[in-house]
Amino acid sequence: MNASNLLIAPKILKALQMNQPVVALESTIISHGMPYPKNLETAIEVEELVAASGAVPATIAIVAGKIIVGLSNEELGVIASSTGVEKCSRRDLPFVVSQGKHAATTVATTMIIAHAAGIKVFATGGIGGVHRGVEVHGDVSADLMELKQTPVAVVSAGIKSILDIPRTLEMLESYGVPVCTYQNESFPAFFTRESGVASPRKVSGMKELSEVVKCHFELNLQTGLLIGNPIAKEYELNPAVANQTIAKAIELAKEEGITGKDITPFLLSEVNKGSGGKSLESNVHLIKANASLAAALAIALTEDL
Ligand code: PSU
Ligand code: MN
Repeated sequence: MNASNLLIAPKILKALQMNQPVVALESTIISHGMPYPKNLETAIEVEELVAASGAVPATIAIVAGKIIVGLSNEELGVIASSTGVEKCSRRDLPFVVSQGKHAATTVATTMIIAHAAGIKVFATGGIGGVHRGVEVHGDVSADLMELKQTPVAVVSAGIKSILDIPRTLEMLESYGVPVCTYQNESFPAFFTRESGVASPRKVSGMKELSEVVKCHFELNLQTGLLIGNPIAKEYELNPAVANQTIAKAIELAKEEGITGKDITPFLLSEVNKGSGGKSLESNVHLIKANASLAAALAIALTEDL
């Protein structure tokens, strides 16, 4: 994919040409991660937050088959509220584009598009990973393969314990993906700061992080980078409650025979229901925190140049 395949909104094109900081944002969290209208409100607030931090937000999605970098509020509304918006990972791209569909981009697809547009920093909620029970079903998110081959820095709150965190980190190590946690020792587990699994690296603050990311691009290492940003203490879910809710959701998915690309959205929505809406509040908070950190990183990278 290259820039000629994309519709880049004029203000983003201008920012990129002038080497101003730009932050890519994904859209599956909008279509499949949160209910309407909270998803639309959050998507707009996240963009406003990035802009207020001094960077340019670029939410990415596919609208009527067009790959758009920098959705308008109207287009955000289409992705947030239309029925039948597809979840689009790398393998889905030629179908949704040639068939003129509305589709939301996963972490993998957002990375591909951000890279083609020339955007280096991307904020998401949580990434996909190795699913628990992989030895039986083999379910590993294409997000990991993308981190292996697409040079974009991804800021996330880690991975939910619907996934196998140790195996996910092992795979990222095999792929040579630099992974660190921002100002904490543990790799974060999305709803909780501590996963019980040590992060490969800790970075002490923005100066260290931006130096590492800048060096990664200078060394032309080709992989992405994964930055774990632990959720703020006041928004954490109780780990026991979170794990119980997740375990129940996994059981229900098995009973209902839900697999493949439907499993992540199913588990996310079950966890939302199971926590009585508390997880949605955490989700909203952490995507904002990740967007702020990504904005600060994008700014630091342009200042470094
Ligand atoms: N994990 C979350 N929230 C999300 C997702 C994952 O906590 O919204 C979404 C992201 O878009 C991610 C995708 O890229 O699900 C991964 O799906 P799969 O496991 O099918 O690759
Ligand atoms: Mn999968």
